[in-house]
Amino acid sequence: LTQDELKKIAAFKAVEFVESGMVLGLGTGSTAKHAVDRIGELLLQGKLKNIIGIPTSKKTQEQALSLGIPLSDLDSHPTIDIAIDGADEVDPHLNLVKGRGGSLLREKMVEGACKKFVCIVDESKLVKYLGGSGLAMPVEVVPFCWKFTANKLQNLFQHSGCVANLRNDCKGEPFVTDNGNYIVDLYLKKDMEDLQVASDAISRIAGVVEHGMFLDMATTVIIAGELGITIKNK
Ligand code: DER
Repeated sequence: LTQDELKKIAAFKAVEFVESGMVLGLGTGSTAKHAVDRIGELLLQGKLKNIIGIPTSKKTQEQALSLGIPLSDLDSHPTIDIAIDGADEVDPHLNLVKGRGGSLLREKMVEGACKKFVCIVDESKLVKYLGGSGLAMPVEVVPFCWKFTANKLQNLFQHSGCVANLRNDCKGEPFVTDNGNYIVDLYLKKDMEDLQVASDAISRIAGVVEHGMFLDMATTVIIAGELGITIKNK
């Protein structure tokens, strides 16, 4: 099975948790895309009714609109029944790294407003420790003096050999999030000892808007692997 087929399997399994009449957080990324497609398909077939979608990015908003999924926002629906979204990393305690697609702020707002957050991943996302995969730990920062903020972030984790990079788009310009901010990606040479300490320390930096550690937020993680589906609950 290809990685995308595994993502689709996890996504379709998550949509089985969706019931008519629910308010749904619609995730962002290539895995969540399959879930949004599936919800659109079930609505079209009349198997799901009276669904309201709360998108986590402009990209997902456009996808949902094209599928005819009725949309709203957190102002109108401050409590959401279920959010379905992907992740970049999942540790054994269901802590996540998200945001490599650049949508972490709206994802964290939506997923923080949910009764259930069903995270969908293929098995390649499983890690022993967050930040240990050598891949980016995204931090959304205000564009104002972003170098100042990036240096603060780099110094915060200098003991982990941290390098902070401004994320650029395909034209070599700074990537701009849906909220008009920049993303600074942190690359750590070794995992963080205490995730909550690291999370709080990042959030305390004045130029930081939000970061990609989603600690204690997922209530269920659906993992699609070569040998089948594993469902982990908090
Ligand atoms: O950017 C994000 O937060 C995405 O949800 C990411 O974490 C997962 O993206 P993928 O499903 O394309 O791997």
